[in-house]
Amino acid sequence: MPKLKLTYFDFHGGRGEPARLALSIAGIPFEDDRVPGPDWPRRKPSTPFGSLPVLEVDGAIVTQSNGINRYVGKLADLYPSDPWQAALCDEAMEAVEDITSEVSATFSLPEDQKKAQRQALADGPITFFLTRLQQRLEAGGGQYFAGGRLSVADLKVFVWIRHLRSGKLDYIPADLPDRVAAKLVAHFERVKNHPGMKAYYAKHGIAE
Ligand SMILES: N[C@@H](CCC(=O)N[C@@H](CS)C(=O)NCC(=O)O)C(=O)O
Repeated sequence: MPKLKLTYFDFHGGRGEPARLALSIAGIPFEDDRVPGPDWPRRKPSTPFGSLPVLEVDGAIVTQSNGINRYVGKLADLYPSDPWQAALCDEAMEAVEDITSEVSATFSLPEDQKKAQRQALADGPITFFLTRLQQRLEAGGGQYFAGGRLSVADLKVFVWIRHLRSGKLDYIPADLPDRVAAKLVAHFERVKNHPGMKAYYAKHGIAE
């Protein structure tokens, strides 16, 4: 196994969390480099694209969260070997990326604009992506997004649903997933109850 160091911000979510989860579930040792917010301006220029996550593999680095998810998914046996199932896994991850980018664009807005844009996102694109991801889950059998078992796609969707339901996104109702995509919430619970996930969150002292 290569020597791994995963650098991401110091919170339990976001684009770096699925790779942390995948490595932890598989019991693959890695350096969990968590960047405190105040350190970021100093470290940002040394990253290839001015953003995180960054994965270091035997001293070489690679960026882009879904590429990192695929790479660690292969190491962790959480990425389908079948090309078609791999494409379905990628589809779910890229869909989460699409909607994440829309929400991320609201973070630095003035409060009144943030409120208006997030309310519009909740009623429009977020509801759309929730219902369409649910449809794709159901089309694949309803349990997991690819290959009939846990993959990095399930981890990425899990992290997104967890964020939405956390209530930490002002102006986006925390009960939105439960109201519009109950089967996606059931998937969230399924992933949360995976023994590897329970062990990870117990280790980090997180209730949910
Ligand atoms: N396409 C990139 C986007 C990376 C990205 O925007 N990361 C955010 C955190 S989730 C970041 O580094 N923000 C701080 C900044 O841009 O200064 C990926 O998928 O990894």
